[in-house]
Amino acid sequence: MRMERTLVLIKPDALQRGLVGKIITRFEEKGLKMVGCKMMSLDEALLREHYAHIADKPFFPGVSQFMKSSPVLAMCFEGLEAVEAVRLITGVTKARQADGGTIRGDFAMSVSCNVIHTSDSLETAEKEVPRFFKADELHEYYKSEYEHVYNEEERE
Ligand code: FUP
Repeated sequence: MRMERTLVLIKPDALQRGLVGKIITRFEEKGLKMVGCKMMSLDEALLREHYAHIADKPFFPGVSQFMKSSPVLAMCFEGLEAVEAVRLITGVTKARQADGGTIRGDFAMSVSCNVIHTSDSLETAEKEVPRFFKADELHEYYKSEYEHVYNEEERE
């Protein structure tokens, strides 16, 4: 078991719908530690890199246009096996099929306006976090809550 860092983007639909606070609360209440947070306007170059795996899909131009339609909120969360934990509370891409209790399941209906992006594997997270955050934008600090979020063995 190990502490991991993962990327979360709150997408333009969530900003427009005033869901930012509620979404951040989900991650906070889960016990994840926020180590980075900033508002960003994404450009085409960054989006092409971030969405390289869908760049040749017919829906890519629409996704790109949507992701540029307003700023996004980029966040980095840390926790034990955090990549999987965050992915589980994200829900599946097509939000109207996402399980109740997940963020997409509770807040969205669309396959593209699905309120958040989250890293889908540790390998992806290790590329995505530095893509969106410079080293000095990520913070190390003591979180007293950890004593209650994890047992002693898990905290080591
Ligand atoms: P996810 O990891 O759940 O965000 O999903 P993907 O990486 O597979 O997809 C990236 C983005 O492409 C999604 F957030 C939304 C968009 N997309 C569509 O618009 N239509 C599709 O059929 C699949 C994905």
